[in-house]
Amino acid sequence: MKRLLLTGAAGGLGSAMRGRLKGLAEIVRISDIVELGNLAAHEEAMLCDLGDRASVDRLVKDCDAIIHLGGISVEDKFSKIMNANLLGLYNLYEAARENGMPRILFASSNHTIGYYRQDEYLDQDVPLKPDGLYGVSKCFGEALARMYFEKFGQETALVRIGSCMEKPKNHRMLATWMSHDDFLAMIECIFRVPRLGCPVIWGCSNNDTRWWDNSHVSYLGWHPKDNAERFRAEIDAAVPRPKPDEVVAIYQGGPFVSDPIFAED
Ligand code: NAI
Ligand code: 15L
Repeated sequence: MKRLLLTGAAGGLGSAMRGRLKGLAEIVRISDIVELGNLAAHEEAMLCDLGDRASVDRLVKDCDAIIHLGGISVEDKFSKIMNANLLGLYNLYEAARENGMPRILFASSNHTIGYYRQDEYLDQDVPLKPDGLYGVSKCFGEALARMYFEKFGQETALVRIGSCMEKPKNHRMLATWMSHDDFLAMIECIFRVPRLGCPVIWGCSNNDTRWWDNSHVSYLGWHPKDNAERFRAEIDAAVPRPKPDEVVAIYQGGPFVSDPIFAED
């Protein structure tokens, strides 16, 4: 493809993936609300607040595909979530509709289903059980994307990311971890498959203790290769194992389940 847009490019995941997207497009347009640092030869940068419709229109123009990582990524005040994750999503989908409907990868989250227990194995059809306002905003994003698919044919991969980072940090992440290599392989499959549709894709590696069933998306040809199990000894040594009655050991959403509703200023 000619131009791939990466939002949230200054964030944890965006910074990790940014340099790895070179082979996917001639130009990678990176964007965030904060400065993006030095650019590689194949990159162009655009600062943008996702809550600003005119900016998002300019951002999406001329893009053939979008990896949408931008937004509030943890529990926060509703006003912040509303601007970036609700208004921002609406702005993105309206801009996409006006600019040829480029295929979108939407970074949804396991916090859409955080109130399921860790002894439950989920498929893509389970009712949503968000564990906070952040999780609710990802449910909104998934519903919005689904509506644009049904009404206009806009294709989106609804990637319910578990914990995508260099390595798992605690016992829960032995189930939820997705390696950067596996995420990159997923991205390649999403943008190469001839017909994507609007599937939920569980974003975790081939972990022995994973909780999620991706058999419905075998047509993508995505075969995650990493397994968090290789970090178990390291985690056992570094992190106290939670007691069975602790929230982090009961619910799939882990610590997010205990977050309060944060008050506005
Ligand atoms: P992050 O918080 O490090 O990065 C998000 C980026 O979005 C930040 O650079 C921030 O400046 C930008 N942003 C925030 N508000 C904005 C606005 N109004 N306009 C434009 N940009 C704005 O989060 P991370 O970890 O990199 O995650 C990326 C995406 O993946 C997020 O959407 C997050 O919800 C999702 N996700 C990530 C997981 C992970 O394990 N890293 C797990 C599940 C979902
Ligand atoms: C998320 O949705 C967050 O964005 C990320 O920071 C991680 O905490 C992840 O979920 C997780 O559940 O581990």
